[in-house]
Amino acid sequence: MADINLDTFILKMQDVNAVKFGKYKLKSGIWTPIYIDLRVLVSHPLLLNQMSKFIYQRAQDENLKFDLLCGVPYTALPIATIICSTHELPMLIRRKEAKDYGTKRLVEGSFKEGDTCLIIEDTVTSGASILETAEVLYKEGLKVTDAIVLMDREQGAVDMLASKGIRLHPIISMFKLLDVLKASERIDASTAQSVREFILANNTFKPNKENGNDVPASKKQCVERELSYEDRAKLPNVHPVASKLLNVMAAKQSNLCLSADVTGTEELLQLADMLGPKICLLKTHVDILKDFTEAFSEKLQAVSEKHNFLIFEDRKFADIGNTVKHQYEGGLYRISSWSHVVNAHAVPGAGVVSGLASVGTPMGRGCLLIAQMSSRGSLATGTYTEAVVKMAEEHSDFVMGFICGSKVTKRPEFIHMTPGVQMKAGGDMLGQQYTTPEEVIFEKGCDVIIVGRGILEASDRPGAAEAYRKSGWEAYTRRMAKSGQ
Ligand code: S5P
Repeated sequence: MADINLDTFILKMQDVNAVKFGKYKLKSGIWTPIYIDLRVLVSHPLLLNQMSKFIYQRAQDENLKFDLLCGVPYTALPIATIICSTHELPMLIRRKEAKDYGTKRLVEGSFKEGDTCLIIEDTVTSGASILETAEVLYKEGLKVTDAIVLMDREQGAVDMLASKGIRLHPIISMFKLLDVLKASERIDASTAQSVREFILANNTFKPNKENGNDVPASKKQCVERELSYEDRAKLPNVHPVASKLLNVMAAKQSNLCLSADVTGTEELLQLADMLGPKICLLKTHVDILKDFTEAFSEKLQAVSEKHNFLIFEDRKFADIGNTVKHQYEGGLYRISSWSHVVNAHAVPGAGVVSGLASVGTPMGRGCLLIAQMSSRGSLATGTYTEAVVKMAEEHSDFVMGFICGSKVTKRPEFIHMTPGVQMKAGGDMLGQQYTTPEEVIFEKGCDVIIVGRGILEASDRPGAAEAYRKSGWEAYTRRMAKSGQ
């Protein structure tokens, strides 16, 4: 069969009774006005092939990197087989029960610890089956960062899996399916509407359930359960530097980054030593130092180890890949040799990240992309910010988070860092705009407050740093309490 597009595929799903409207009882006991059963596709080889093509194409479009592929038993097994056979990819089979003889393996196939396995599935409601398969794979030492599903009933699986560190990529959403069937007059407007209402009222992601608080989780009522800093540090797809930073934040009860914008190395080292116990990160602008030397960078690293904070050179790289590679690695400052974290503008396109990553990744460094800026009239807004998030997601092996004023992605492995923070909102004469730690951490949901003059211009710098640390940490603990932790 020649390839068909998604809309035609949806119509054919209905032709073979893979989609039915009426009154059906789900496993959970709930009555549903729509029933989706893709098991029937095994008897329709052309559709089975087409479904496999959609799934493989999606893996390519998302640029997913994986060593092995595993279908959730049983419906996705033949699909995984077709994809792996066609593209000569290694596959794993997850057993539902261990054999009671022989090897008793739960996962069949050859793999090594640390391999990444892509999970594929036919239909999801809550995402529980994907999670169950992922957990079996984790026990074998495999990594699971992504899953692809043909049909998402849009009842909470994406959010639930994201909260567990797995990105779910749905190919057909429930609302898309309804739109296509309605446009082709296969269903009438009232049927489409009743299914929509059912889906919206039956979101299965109940973030608070584990705490015994069984709130009905409709989409509107659904409060997202947030992971703590230490839980995020353990996510399988978290960048190693982000993981380190999250652990430091939890251990020191500090989400404070000191923006050490002073112009002499001696003052900077004194500051780092004095305020080191209060901060998780120290941010430098190495090019405002009048007396930078390599000896200074070595001393700064020693202080960072002494007080357990990371160093972030706020270089804001913004050139073509080849140039930023040299700027990061070489020159007078040799930034990559001492700074755990750097940042970059996304303006040049993904080459800026690739250029930096070619230097930083082998050294175990991480990068923040500038998704938004605190200054008045910043152009980094709207679709630009969205494109930055996409770039970060596509380069998550080096990008660990964002400079931003609000939470730009729900993915818990990324860290959101916010500059332009003072105890009182306001600004300076050159366009800087300030918000408070409370607003940044509690209301906007960011992770790290970056504070410069709020501390540097205080007569009691340690006192001011402690006040910012406390304020940022209290805002975080209140946010966690609100989300049911
Ligand atoms: O959007 C931004 C991004 C950054 S990194 N706005 C900013 O202010 N920054 C930096 O954060 C800026 O370069 C400065 O080093 C710090 C803010 O300093 P403050 O004195 O205004 O707190």
